Amino acid sequence: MLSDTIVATSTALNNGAIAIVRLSGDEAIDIVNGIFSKDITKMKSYTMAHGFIKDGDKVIDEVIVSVFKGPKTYTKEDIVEINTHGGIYVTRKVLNLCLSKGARLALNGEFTKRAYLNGRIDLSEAEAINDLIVANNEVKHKSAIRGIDGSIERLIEPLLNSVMEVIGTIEVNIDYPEYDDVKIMTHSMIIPKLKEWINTSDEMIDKAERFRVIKDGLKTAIIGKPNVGKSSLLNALLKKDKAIVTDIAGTTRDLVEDTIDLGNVTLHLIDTAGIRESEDVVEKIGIDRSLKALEECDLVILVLDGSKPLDSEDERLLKLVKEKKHIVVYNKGDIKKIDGVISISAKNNDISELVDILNDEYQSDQALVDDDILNNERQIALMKKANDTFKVLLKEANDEIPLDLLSSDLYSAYHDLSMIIGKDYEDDLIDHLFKNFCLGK
Ligand SMILES: Nc1nc2c(ncn2[C@@H]2O[C@H](COP(=O)(O)OP(=O)(O)O)[C@@H](O)[C@H]2O)c(=O)[nH]1
Ligand SMILES: [Mg+2]
Repeated sequence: MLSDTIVATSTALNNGAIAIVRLSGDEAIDIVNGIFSKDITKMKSYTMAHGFIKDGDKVIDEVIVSVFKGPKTYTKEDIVEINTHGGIYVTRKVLNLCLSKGARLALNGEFTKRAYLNGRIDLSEAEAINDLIVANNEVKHKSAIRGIDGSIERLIEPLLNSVMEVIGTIEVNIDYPEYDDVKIMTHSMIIPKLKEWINTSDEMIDKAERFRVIKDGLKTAIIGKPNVGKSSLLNALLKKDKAIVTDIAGTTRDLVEDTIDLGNVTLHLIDTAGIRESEDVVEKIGIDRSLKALEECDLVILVLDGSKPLDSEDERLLKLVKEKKHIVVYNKGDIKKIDGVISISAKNNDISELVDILNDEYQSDQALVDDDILNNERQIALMKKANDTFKVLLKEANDEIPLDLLSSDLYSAYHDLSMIIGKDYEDDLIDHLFKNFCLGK
């Protein structure tokens, strides 16, 4: 039931100076009124009062109570916030008192869910609120703020409108053939539209995927034969002796992980056990883990020993990484420098060629921070689904399949797009029909 009154401690539960117990719902004001030393029922919206929370005659805490009256609130419902002293014990007591007076403990995210269900924010904005709370770097922070400001709706609205217009025209052609002032949708009209939608959605997906790298970094596996200098490279990148380096092949047996921000891109590095045929039980487990890391990573740095000719193991690894995004580096450049490839010396911390290449690759994507971009897997998956549908439709349109038969696929693409922001646009569609085509006049 949406109208019951929920309560939760909105601040982190630890001993701080202040904590906030927040209530939302029809009974919020009455419930707090019943435990507060002053009458808050006549308070104006967006005002505060000082007083005491009481359990009968017993004073529980000295507090500030803020009253926000719906619908101009976070949830569009009445909201009351009690600023308690921030101790865990006292805050729990105030919370329990609210529960005993008829409030229900809020579920995770329930205040924001109400804001969404009550129509104050769309789904992408609700997601952005969570993104803002968990943001741990400048890029994520910026993108969450844009999201709260409706960046996703801005992004997809033109596409939604364009699809809606085509659906509307086809519907009117079918349902009201007598209206001669309405344009007739034809294959030659819809084909360029579909091409345009495919391009637009392709671009949105591509940007979103590139932006994800800027936001979250790349899972990067350092792969190679034993003793080529993988652990030395990890240490050089991290500028510290994280992994053990020896001249004994098979030293690294487990995965060693750490994160480095190179400036334009963040790498979540995994140093792996050298991949080779081995009979050693522990080394074999390590090698299996290396292969798994290779499978799961976004980027492979394949390290080769540039001081020696390549052998069949190196060739095998070169083949193995082909399917992945990868960079091949020739290490031990201090012994033998090779031209025309990325040549480094991990031992001497001379790895700038590799770092520069990575930074250059992600330089231009830095600008994405200022764009409206799909923000998470859910949104990208829906855009991909719509994109697939557009491609099927284009083929069907090229095959001159009658347009009324394309209508249900158009609807489904439209629905997927609107679910990105979690809005049901059925009503808009009907409004649009009536407004643009003056039907029923
Ligand atoms: N000359 C030279 N030796 C290196 C270089 N990088 C690593 N080594 C040496 O190669 C051996 C193996 O290094 P290590 O980083 O443990 O290789 P891993 O088995 O691939 O992790 C050690 O003796 C390192 O000192 C380099 O750039 N130049
Ligand atoms: Mg190693």
